[in-house]
Amino acid sequence: MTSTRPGPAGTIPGGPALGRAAMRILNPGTTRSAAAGVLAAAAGSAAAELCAALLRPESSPLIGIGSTVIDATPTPAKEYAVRTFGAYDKPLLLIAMAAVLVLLAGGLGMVARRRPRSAQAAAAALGVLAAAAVVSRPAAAPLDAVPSLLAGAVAAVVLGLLTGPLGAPGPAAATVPADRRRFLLAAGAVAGSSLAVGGVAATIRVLTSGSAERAREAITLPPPVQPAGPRNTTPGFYTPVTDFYRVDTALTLPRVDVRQWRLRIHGMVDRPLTLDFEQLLARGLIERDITLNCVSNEVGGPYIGTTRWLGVPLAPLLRQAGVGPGADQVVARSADGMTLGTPVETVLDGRDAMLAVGMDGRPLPPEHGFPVRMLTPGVYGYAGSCKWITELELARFADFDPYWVRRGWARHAPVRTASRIDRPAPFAEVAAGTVAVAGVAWAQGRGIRAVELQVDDGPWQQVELLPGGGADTWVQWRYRWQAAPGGHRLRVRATDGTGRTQPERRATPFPDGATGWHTLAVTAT
Ligand SMILES: Nc1nc2c(c(=O)[nH]1)N[C@H]1C(S)=C(S)[C@@H](COP(=O)(O)O)O[C@H]1N2
Ligand SMILES: [Mo]
Repeated sequence: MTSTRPGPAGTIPGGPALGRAAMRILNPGTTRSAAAGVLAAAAGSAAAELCAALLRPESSPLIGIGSTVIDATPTPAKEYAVRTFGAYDKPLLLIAMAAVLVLLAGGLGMVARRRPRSAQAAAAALGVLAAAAVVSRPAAAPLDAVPSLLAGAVAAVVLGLLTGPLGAPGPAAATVPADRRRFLLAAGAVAGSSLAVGGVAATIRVLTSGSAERAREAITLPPPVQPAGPRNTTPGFYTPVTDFYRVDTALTLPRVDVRQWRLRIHGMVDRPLTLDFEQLLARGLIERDITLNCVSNEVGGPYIGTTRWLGVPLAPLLRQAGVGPGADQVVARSADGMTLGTPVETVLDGRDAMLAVGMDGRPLPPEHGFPVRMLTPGVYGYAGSCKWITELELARFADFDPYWVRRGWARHAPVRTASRIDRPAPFAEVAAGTVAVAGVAWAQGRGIRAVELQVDDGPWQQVELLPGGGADTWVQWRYRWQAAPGGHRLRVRATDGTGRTQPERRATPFPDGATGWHTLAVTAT
C-alpha cells in the first residue's frame, strides 16, 4: 500500500535542509541568543520605566510609542477597537506592543550570535526611535527622550554581555555544563534585577499617583453661586461617577498639579488672559445636570452618562477676552496635547458651556479631566468637552483642524436625537403578562417631546416620560407592556423638542453620530 501522506522529514524533497533549519532553531545556542535578546529588552524597558517614573509617566517609551500608534491608527480601526474592546482597548494595545517587543528582541538576540556589533547598534537605534516617538508627542519636553535613550543603551550593553563574555557558547555549547551554568546565572541575574527595577518603578508610580490623589481629595470646591434645583430622585437618572464612561486617547492619565495649572485664553482675542485654579473658582460656579455622550456610541450603546456638573460659565470668559472678528472656532488644548474644536457661536449662544471642575459635588476624577475640563452641552464630547484643559485658542475653522477632524470626523457635531431600551435586556426571557419596559432618550439642547415603543409590527405606543429631566439631560421613560407568550421585537424612537422624530435609517457613528432605532428581541414565557 502506498500512502499519499508525506513521509517522515528525511524522505520529502528538501528534507535535509528543513531539518538543518529546524536544528538551527532548536540549537541551544540559538535559544540562548533569543533569550539574551529578550532579557536585554526587559532590562532596557525596566531601566526606562524607572527613569520615566522619576521624570514623568509620559516619557516612558512604551507610552510614547503606544500613543503614536493610537494617533496613527486609521479611524475605522480605532472605531473597531472602541466598539470591540471598549475600555480594554488600552491594556490590549500595551499587551500587543509587549508581544511585538519580545519577538523583535528575540530576533535581535539571534542576530547577535553572528553579528554582535550590528545587534547592539540595532538595540541602541531602537532606543533612538522610541525617543523620537516620545519627543514628537504634542505635549512632550526634550528631557522626555532620556528614558528611551537609556533603554537602548542598557539593552545594547546587556545584549553584548549575554551574547559575549557571559553567554558565548563554546565550540560544543550544549555539552559544556560550565558554560551553560555561567549563562544561566547571568540570565537569572538580568531577569531578577529587571523585575526588581520594574517593581521599584511601579511602586514610585503608585506612590506619586497616591499623593496626587490626596492633593485632589484635599480640594474643597466652593458652593455654587447658581445651584441646580433639587436632585432628580428617580434611580438611574444620575450615572454614578465611578461608572461614568471614559473615552480618550491618553495611555497614561495626565497628572496635572492643580497649583501649577493655568488656563491661557489667546489667539484671535483682544485681551489674552491667563487664569490659575483659584482665579477660576473665584468667578463663581454654576451647577447643572448635563448628559454627556460620545460620538462613537452605537445605537443602544453605553458611552453616555448624566451627572451634576460644577463649573465656571465659559461665555463670559470669552467675552472678557474679546472674541476677534472672524474667529469662529474655540480650540481647546489639553495637558496631553489633545485639540478639540467648538464653534464660537455654540459657546456663546446661551447654553451652559462651562469649564467644569466638579462632578457630583466632588472635584473631577483624574480620568474625567482633573483639574479642569470643558463641557459643552448639546455637542458630542470630541467637539466640546476637552479634558485636562490648559488652553483656549480663538481661531478660524478654515485655518485649523483639531485632532478628530484631521481624522475625518465632522467639524460640527450637535448631538443626534436618540433613545435606548435598558429593560428588559436584549434576548431576555420575561414572564408573560405585565412587563416593565424602560429606558432613556436624549436630544441635548432641544429636549425630548415624546418617546414611542413598538412591539413586533404593532402600532407605535406613546410611553410615559418621567419628570426631572431637562433639555440638556436624557429623559427616562417607561411603559407597561402586556406581553403575550412567544418571541417579540421591541423598538424605540424619540421625537425631540422641535418635533423631529429620529430616523429609522441605521448609520454608523462615523463621521457625525449613529442613527437608527434601538431594537431588541425578547421572549415571553
Ligand atoms: N484631553 C482629551 N479630552 C477629551 C478626549 C481626549 O481624548 N483627550 N476625548 C473626548 C471624547 S471623544 C469624549 S466622548 C469625552 C469623554 O469624556 P469622559 O471620558 O469624561 O466621559 O472627552 C473628550 N475630551
Ligand atoms: Mo467621544
